[in-house]
Amino acid sequence: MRRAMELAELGRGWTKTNPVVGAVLVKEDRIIGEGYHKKFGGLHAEREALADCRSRGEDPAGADLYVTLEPCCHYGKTPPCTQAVIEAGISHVFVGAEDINPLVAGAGIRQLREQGILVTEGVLQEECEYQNRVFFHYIQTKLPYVRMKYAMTLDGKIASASGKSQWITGEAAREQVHRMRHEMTGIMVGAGTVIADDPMLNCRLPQTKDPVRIVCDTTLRIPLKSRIVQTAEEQNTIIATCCQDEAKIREYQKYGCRIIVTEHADGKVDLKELMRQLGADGIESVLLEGGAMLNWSALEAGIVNEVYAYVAPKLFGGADAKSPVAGIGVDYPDDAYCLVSQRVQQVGEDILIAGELKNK
Ligand code: AOF
Ligand code: ZN
Repeated sequence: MRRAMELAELGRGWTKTNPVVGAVLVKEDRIIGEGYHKKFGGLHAEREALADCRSRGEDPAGADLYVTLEPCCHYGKTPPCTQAVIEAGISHVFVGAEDINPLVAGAGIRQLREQGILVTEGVLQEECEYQNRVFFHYIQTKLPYVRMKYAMTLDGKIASASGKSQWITGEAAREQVHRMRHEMTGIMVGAGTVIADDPMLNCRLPQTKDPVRIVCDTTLRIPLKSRIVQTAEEQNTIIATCCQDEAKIREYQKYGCRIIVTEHADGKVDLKELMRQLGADGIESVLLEGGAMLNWSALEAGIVNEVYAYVAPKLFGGADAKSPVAGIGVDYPDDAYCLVSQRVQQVGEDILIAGELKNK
């Protein structure tokens, strides 16, 4: 199953809005076929593994199948995997997570059992569910899964007192974060970040794709000359705003930007409504890259599903140097936003602390 999970990861970024899925065929203690869901609309992992098995000249009859997600039993863009598993004469199927897609939801497993195939459920279940947390969240809520990501020093600064932030973390962490731009569908920043850094927010690694850029700009103040606006025809760009000035809106639209107008009682972009609209557009995941004010607003609006905090082993000092989350903050330690299912990982010289927000 661990190997199947590894294979599933190879599809990350390409399968949306489908899950990442891996499958391994084992016979007499030998792997005789491997596969993963390579891209949206493509063959499912099970069929890939069966095809791989046959291309190796092996016979899948009587083999065990390890698959990270319950095999589907519906006609979608591809025919049901249960059918392929049954026809191949697989004798035992080990399943990681149940597929909560209402079209499947246990029916895939039932169908296999009805055909006399042994099924063992819940193998590395928690890990397999975690691997597809974006898929599960989106299919249940139709809202994007939001990852708040930031890099800070050991004394909690995201920039020096003079405002410089390049670089806080080392190369390994920066590459990992850059890869997220391919793995997640949207990337969201505030207008302040666009004005200060004039970023491209693209993915510059080979064989990857660019995320949809989402800028929260309450008053439509990002310059028309900014690189994001100038390249909106090449990379999808959404500006979320409260500004209703038609003439101003048209200026951005001329460059190919899409404008979403929402308004919250506090005069800022209604992040919940924005998420509803992005979700309806098929954006199932958003990488939130701040700044500090937008991070706070996102927390307060309850749209953040998980936090990825990279901590660099250095200190900046400076009473006015910014920290990752600003706003008014909570009054008491007991009111804190808390992480569950926490993960700690060394990434080069830095440390990643990640976890999902409680009650999300
Ligand atoms: C699997 N193995 O590798 C994947 C599954 O439109 P389709 O035919 O691609 O079906 C998509 C649905 O099938 C998806 O929402 C999920 O429930 C399941 N995905 N199932 O057994 C796979 N990708
Ligand atoms: Zn399938």
